[in-house]
Amino acid sequence: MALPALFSTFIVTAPPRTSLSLARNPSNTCALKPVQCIMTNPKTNDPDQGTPSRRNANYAPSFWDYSFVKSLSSDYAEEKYVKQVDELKDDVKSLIHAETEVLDKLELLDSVQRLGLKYQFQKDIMQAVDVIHNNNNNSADAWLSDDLYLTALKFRILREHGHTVSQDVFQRFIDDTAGKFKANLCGDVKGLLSLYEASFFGFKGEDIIDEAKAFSRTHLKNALKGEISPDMARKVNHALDMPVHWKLPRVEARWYISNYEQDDNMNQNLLKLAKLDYNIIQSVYQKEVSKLASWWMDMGLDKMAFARDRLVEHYFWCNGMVPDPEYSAYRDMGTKLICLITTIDDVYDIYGSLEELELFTDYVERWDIAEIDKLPMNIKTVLLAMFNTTNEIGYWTMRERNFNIIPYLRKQWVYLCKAILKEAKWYHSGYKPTTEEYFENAPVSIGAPLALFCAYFLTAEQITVEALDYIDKLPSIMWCPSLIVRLTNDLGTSSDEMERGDNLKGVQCYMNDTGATEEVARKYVDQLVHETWKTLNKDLLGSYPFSEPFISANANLARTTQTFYQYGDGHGIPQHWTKDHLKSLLVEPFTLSQ
Ligand code: 0FV
Ligand code: MN
Ligand code: MN
Ligand code: MN
Ligand code: MN
Repeated sequence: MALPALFSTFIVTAPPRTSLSLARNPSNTCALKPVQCIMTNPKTNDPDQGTPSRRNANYAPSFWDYSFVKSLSSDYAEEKYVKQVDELKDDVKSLIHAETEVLDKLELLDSVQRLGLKYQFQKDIMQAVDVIHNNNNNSADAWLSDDLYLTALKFRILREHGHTVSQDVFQRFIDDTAGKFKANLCGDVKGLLSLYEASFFGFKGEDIIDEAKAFSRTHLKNALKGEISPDMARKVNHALDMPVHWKLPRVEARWYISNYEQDDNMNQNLLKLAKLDYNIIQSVYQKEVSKLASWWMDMGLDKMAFARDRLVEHYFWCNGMVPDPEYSAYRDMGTKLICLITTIDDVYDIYGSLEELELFTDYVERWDIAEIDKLPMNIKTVLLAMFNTTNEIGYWTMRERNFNIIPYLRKQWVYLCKAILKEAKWYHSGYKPTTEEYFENAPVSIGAPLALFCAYFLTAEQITVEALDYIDKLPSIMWCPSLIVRLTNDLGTSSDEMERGDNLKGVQCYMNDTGATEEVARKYVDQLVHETWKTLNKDLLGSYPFSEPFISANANLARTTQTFYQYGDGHGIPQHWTKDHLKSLLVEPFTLSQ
């Protein structure tokens, strides 16, 4: 689908963003008008009911029983399992470095990664991929294979690891007269699947890759209607549901381990290692989420009837962004901040009057709680929770990293509050933003830059002012995933938001601007997700004043949000599929034969 000029320009020119227009506009004093009262919850003893009438989104209670979450524990926390892992690792290392056919090597690397073991073999995988790349460069017929499966797999693995591979490697599969992929490929399901997965590594302007995505998707769908083995059908469905490049590594590991077990070519030791490692990581996650459940109960914000009580889901955001076991600190403190982001979002979108929101924003900006008694009880409680948590995280960072992050963290809160205040002002004045105006602000109002900022300073070995200044400009590598969070959130949540009468979201702005139907507008927003990933794919190869795991956290944020909102509001509605991901991640270990 061709993008209208407005948006192709927007996507290309938005980053790097040096001047986010988040400055406070003192002349903008919208008249205070009572908000629509959808329904108040009669069961709640809300100290702030009365004037003005308050809205309540009537979010469902948490799926999770926090006593249960607190009690999570596993045998796999024992030291003896780590020793077993170390032994098995030696074995897999020799496999990775063994001399084999390039296809066997590529399949092995793909399996190791999808089994969730990439972090265990980072260096070895890189070396093995370098060998493939160098052999390729030294061989004239490196890309002359007629095997689509091999070519696409090699393309994908090389690009994933930052090697330059031209889209032209697919030229030989294209029919010169028709300019389309050759008709005889339609029946090569294995090749199509490999092409489909590769096509998500495209960059902007790569017409062959765009064509590869459309062609492979169409013919994979057709293949499902024809004669196809149950095993292949399972793999095709899995890929069409979401390509591997967009999948969260831990979620993919769960599926891939079960699948690999049934594979004729599977390696026993590799399988055992994957299961063991999965279970050990799960025991780490259990400790983290258990501690967080205690924190959340102590905070008491779950008692705020107007706000979402989603501790475990918020943990999943951080877990998705930085899954490697050593980064507990981010998952701990990042989750706390996301709990506050969501609660504050509910204050601005649902609970507070415009006057209260302006006061709230002003106190955040001045970082001064002296006058908070002007706010009603629930709102000042949220403000103080945010203030205290920020200071606690600041204290930890000062003690553990010798750095005072509080001024930077404050600034991020101001960006967020101003962005949601802007939406609240539009809402209260009945103003309908243009699509461009909306998307200029909306990737910030969703809280993504703040979550990413934390992923930097809570994982960096050494926090540098250079990196912080760079991050403050919201460079493209951060802007793209933030936009993807917004786009997917709007696709997943705007139906409910419109029903309860929230401010307009991307889908509705686009409908207003163009007169499109909701269906067309949704397709447009979905297409923007694909386009934004192309820019992100390029950005991931850049050099930056920061390193891993923050670089991957950006791509992982896009993956997390796609996992949450794939079929609707998997964040706000606790009964959805998110609980199944969380059960796999946190509760259910793999069974291991001893
Ligand atoms: C979105 O909810 C949501 F869950 C937020 C803001 C917290 C998690 C976000 C990140 C970790 C980035 P909702 O649909 O109410 O958000 P909007 O912005 O549409 O009000
Ligand atoms: Mn909201
Ligand atoms: Mn909001
Ligand atoms: Mn939303
Ligand atoms: Mn799509």
